Amino acid sequence: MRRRNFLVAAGAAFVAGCNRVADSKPAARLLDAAESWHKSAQRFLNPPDALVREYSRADISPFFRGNGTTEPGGAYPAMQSNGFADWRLEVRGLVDNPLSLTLENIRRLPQRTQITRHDCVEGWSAIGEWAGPQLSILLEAAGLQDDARFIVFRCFDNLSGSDYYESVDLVDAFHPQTIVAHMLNGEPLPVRNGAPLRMRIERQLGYKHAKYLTGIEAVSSLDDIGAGGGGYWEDRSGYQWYAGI
Ligand SMILES: Nc1nc2c(c(=O)[nH]1)N[C@H]1C(S)=C(S)[C@@H](COP(=O)(O)O)O[C@H]1N2
Ligand SMILES: [Mo]
Repeated sequence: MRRRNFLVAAGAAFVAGCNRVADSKPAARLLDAAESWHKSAQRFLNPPDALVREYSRADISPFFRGNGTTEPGGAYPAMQSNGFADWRLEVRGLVDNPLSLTLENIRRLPQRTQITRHDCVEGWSAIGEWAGPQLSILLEAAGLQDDARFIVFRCFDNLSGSDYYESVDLVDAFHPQTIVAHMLNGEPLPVRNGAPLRMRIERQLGYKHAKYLTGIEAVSSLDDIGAGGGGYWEDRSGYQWYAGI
């Protein structure tokens, strides 16, 4: 997608975000209105390309803890012992050229390295150095269709019966610091931090940073995915979809 199309798409995604208020149940309306106010205020103060602070190597936390799933079950242990040779990242949905990428494919793309602070709503933060291709590179290779408004991240792990998932609008999807990370602090991602691939959505809270990433899906609406809240925690708690820091 060219730059001009991106700006148009970003504007449309913003409008789509605001329309959610009209679609919601009355009880949720006030919360949604507050959320969309939060999002527009944040976007006003932080223009779409504004970068979050990047730290120096001296600031890196000695231990980057794991949270939520830290050891997926099912076929994961076997894939891990095989060095994730069979892991695939599928880029699909409203795209012209669906992709199925190996880790080697991902390592060969241009890489971005960034030292950032992760903030979890449960009350802890950690600074780490992440590396991987920008999500924009994958989306441009796949070719987003005009009706794509959101990007959904599919994860391998299942928490009490539901697969973890997350989503962002096109502003965050194309943000320069939004990367598909396969390295933490110069090493392949540890299992607890989402091996072999996890998202970094640096301008939002920890739960948006999907680990154990298997799929990137372009969609026009989030309504039919999970319970329609746009993410695993958004579907089952008061966690907001737009978790701007
Ligand atoms: N697939 C998946 N992604 C996830 C989670 C999870 O349980 N499963 N937990 C989220 C939460 S709440 C946080 S704070 C971060 C934690 O990342 P870390 O385990 O690398 O510290 O991952 C997020 N992404
Ligand atoms: Mo979190």
